[in-house]
Amino acid sequence: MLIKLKRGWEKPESAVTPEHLFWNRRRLIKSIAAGPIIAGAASFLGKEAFANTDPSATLYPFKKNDKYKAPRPITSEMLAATYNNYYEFGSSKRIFEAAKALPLRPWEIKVAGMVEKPFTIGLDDLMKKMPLEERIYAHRCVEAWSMVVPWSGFAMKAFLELAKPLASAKYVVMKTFQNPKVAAGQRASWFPWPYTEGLTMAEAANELTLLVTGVYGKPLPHSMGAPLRLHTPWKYGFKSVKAIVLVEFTDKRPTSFWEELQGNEYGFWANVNPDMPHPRWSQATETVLGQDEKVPTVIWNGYGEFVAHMYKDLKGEKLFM
Ligand SMILES: Nc1nc2c(c(=O)[nH]1)N[C@H]1C(S)=C(S)[C@@H](COP(=O)(O)O)O[C@H]1N2
Ligand SMILES: [Mo]
Repeated sequence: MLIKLKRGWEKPESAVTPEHLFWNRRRLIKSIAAGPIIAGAASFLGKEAFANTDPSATLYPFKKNDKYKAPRPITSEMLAATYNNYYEFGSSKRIFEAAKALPLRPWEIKVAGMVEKPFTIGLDDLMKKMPLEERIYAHRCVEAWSMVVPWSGFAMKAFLELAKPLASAKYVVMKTFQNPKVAAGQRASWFPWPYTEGLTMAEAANELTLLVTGVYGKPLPHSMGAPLRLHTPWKYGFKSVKAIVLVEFTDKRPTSFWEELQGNEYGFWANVNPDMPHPRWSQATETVLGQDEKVPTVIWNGYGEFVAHMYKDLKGEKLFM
């Protein structure tokens, strides 16, 4: 994320922006040819980023669900897994080596707050109960880069049936693990850890809302939020919280991680809209990872037929930031 320069510790925007372009194919090839490619990327090419002993690996690939379409071809797996936003492991895009320090098992998810009966469930037990499927979705980061990924997981709607929220619950809050021993970024106390995101109950129950366990027909790599992350393709990427350990139901709108840091730039709704610029840059176009030309950004990231109805009667809300 691009954070406004307001304190000494923050990077100037100029130090961050060029990374959008780093992984475009031509530059990547150039940097490989030039030699000083990051050691980690080389090891990734050796498949190390995906080498894992994940007990769920045998469940893959999941059954394909072709109902949802993406506007462009699938992004290369290497780009998607090595160009990331994951502040727990650093503020650069190249955290995939550092992120491997996170232990992925045992992994428990606590279901709390306004539910019939709070419980904790291990991820592998949860996966046995859920309708596992693969969907191709576009992902649009608020920083104006995008990718298309085959995501594996289960509809959040199915998870809600298991969690049994009370009728009085209005929001679902999801939080990332907190473990500064392995996640160096979490030693920076000026960030409001743990990473927190939230959806309205209608958004959580929307057919598009996916809890993700894998990508490219395999368990998630650490860098992409293993072992469980969210994906809401009509919203800016920061809504798609990674490495979830807590799902809490509440009647109060949560303040998300980026909203807490900089509420004038990153809000609760964060729906994609090319006509609503970010305070510091345009959202009209996006850089597609692995592609040189920018493409126009589309309202709701192209998923309006599934989601626009949820917002019709909401007045006075900043739906697009
Ligand atoms: N816990 C956590 N979740 C996170 C983030 C983060 O820094 N920490 N970054 C978000 C942002 S800004 C984006 S664009 C996506 C990036 O997902 P990707 O790395 O799989 O592309 O993750 C989102 N989820
Ligand atoms: Mo993002």
